[in-house]
Amino acid sequence: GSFHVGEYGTLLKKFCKGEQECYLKLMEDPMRPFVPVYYGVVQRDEQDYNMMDNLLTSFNTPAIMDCKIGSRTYLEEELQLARERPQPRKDMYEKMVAVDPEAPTVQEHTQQAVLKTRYMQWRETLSSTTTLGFRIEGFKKPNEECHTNFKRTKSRQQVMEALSDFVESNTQTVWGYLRRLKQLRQVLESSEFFRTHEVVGSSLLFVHDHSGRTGVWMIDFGKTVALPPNLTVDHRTSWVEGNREDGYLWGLDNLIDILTDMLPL
Ligand code: 4IP
Ligand code: MN
Repeated sequence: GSFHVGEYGTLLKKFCKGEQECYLKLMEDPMRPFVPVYYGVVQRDEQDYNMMDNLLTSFNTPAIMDCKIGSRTYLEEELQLARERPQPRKDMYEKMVAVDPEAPTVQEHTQQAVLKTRYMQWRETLSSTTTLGFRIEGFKKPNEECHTNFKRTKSRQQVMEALSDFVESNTQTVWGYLRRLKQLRQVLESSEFFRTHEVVGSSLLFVHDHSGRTGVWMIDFGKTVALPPNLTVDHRTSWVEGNREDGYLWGLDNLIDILTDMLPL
């Protein structure tokens, strides 16, 4: 895989230059408490890694969930590249057919391949990404296998049921997550980093355990890119190609709404 558990409660993630640049800036931004602490680059067996905090170490047999936030999961530059040098992908065609044999077009069936942007858009509309601005990628509860069959979890009701399963209907846990997500929203609305970056394919990592402890952190900045100097985004405005909007805060608003509706009246 692309991760190794490091020493002293750290995590080593396969080196990515863009992600390193983000972490360096994030360490100096108000967002810092909401991302893993970054320690720099280390090498193991010829491979470079970004070293960061392992967010799970302070929990006792935790439950873990990954939600991908935003209404778009590919970069504008990937769309540009797909037009200039289209690279049909067999692997993505196969992943598509495995979920829905009817999904590819006649041409895609003939080529047995699809463009990455096309695959990503299909995943967005199949799941809740397009309609809610986030989707559940997977979760793991203690003593259970990983649940990753959320590709078709789309409606508000389906999402709420999955979230209830994850928190095992524990109201305290929902309160803990809500408090943290509202703090995050407030920080994001004031962050210079956030205003000046297109944040795509990034996830919120949810962690809780039986002690009642909860935590949420932003992770995966491999597709978070700086905007040109005179451009900013609000992360709520609908995406039109060129405006670089990613729907991150719109998705966070919806996630907060749904969690709030899970609390008893
Ligand atoms: C995956 O599709 C995810 O979207 C990956 O995003 C993405 O990696 C993969 O693109 C794509 O195949 P499935 O989840 O449907 O399998 P993430 O890394 O957030 O999980 P990128 O490179 O876009 O981050 P490829 O091109 O790596 O295959
Ligand atoms: Mn990625």
